[in-house]
Amino acid sequence: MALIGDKEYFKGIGEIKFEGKDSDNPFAYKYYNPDQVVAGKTMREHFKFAVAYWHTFCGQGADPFGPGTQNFPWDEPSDAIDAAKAKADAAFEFITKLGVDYYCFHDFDLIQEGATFTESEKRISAIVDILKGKQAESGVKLLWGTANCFSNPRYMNGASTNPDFNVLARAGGQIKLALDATIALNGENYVFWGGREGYMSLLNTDLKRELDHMGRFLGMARDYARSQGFKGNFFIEPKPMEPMKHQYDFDSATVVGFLNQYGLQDDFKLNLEFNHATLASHTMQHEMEVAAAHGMLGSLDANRGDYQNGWDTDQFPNNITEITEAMITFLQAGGLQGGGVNFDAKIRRNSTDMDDVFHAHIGGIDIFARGLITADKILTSSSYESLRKKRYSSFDTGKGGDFENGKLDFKDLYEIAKENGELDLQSGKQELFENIINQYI
Ligand code: XLS
Ligand code: NI
Ligand code: NI
Repeated sequence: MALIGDKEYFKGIGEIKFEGKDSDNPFAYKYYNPDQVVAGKTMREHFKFAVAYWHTFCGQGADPFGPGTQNFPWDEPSDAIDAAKAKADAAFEFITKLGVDYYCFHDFDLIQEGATFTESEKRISAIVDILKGKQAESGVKLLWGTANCFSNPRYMNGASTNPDFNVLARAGGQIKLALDATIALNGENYVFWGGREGYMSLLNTDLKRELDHMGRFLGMARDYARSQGFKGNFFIEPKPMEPMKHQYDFDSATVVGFLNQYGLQDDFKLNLEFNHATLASHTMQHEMEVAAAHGMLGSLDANRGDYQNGWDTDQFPNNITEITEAMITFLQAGGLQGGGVNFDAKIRRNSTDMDDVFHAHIGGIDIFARGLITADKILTSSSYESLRKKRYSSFDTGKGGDFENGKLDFKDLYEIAKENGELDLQSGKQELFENIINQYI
């Protein structure tokens, strides 16, 4: 195992390889075989798995009731640039051992924010130089970059939706630097998650004005990035709540409407997250179907929520039914538009061994592989698609066909209704559909 940095952080763990489902080796893939072709593409190409810098190399397990429990050796250096370099060494060691091709970051995951804007700008440019070298050495690529415009207290009332123009301008300055960093690192996409873009109370909020500001701001960011040669996609990541009581990017349907309203629909797509779907009282498959219906299924943040509470717990995915259903939509949509599958997930606070983060990612990667293989079998070998198609067969020919082709007017419907009289009931056959999913899992 060739090491990318000077020091080995994840000792005793080598490259994770595919060994198949009968292997008892916890450090091997049981289903993810990167070069195996499923539905015309290798699994590697389908998924473009990415490791999230913030959870895996920054989050130490702190929660509202106590501090972090995971002490990372790469946090030891006191100088910001030395610490960022050590973290990058650990990150690239982890990503290459895991055998995935991509990573994702927020600006200040990479390096601690400086005391001033100018100092932060210097720090970002220093870490970008380091990461350029790491990417070149390892072949690991940047799936997307983003800016953290939600943690710093200055953003407590929002970033682009802040009622104070100077905060909006500060967010613009910060996002310009994050876009520059993403472009310099050949990032394939850029994400906007509006962590504080919403309200805590409508009483002190001019909702219409805030939405107009956000629409204009995103258009300006796009125009800037395009002027710098950025060819990738912009993604909005919907989430209904947490931290705000209400977030403007509530769910897929809301964001699609917003993008169309503000003329952003040609450059922006959606980055959908499982746990955010749960918080919006949707399934992930629903969120993906809505995005796909508008040609906006961009990228996925893989994780899972807790079905017994209402928090963004960001657990690693392990629900095979949920993933299989999502993969059916994934395959039917022809995959993702420019994005990949990013593990926006964290190990539990009481998972404190250095190898726990390997088990977490191995499990997450394997459940996607298994879900994809299962979904492909459902679509190619079962009666699933023909049953679903049959429900709509009355639109294939005759008057139904005329309706779809715009050949009927409303009075024609009246004539047809009168002629038909009472109708036979057509069963939805939901239980049969559910059984097919279960049979193939
Ligand atoms: C938080 C979001 C965040 C985005 C990136 O809930 O999921 O992690 O993915 O800012
Ligand atoms: Ni996310
Ligand atoms: Ni989230």
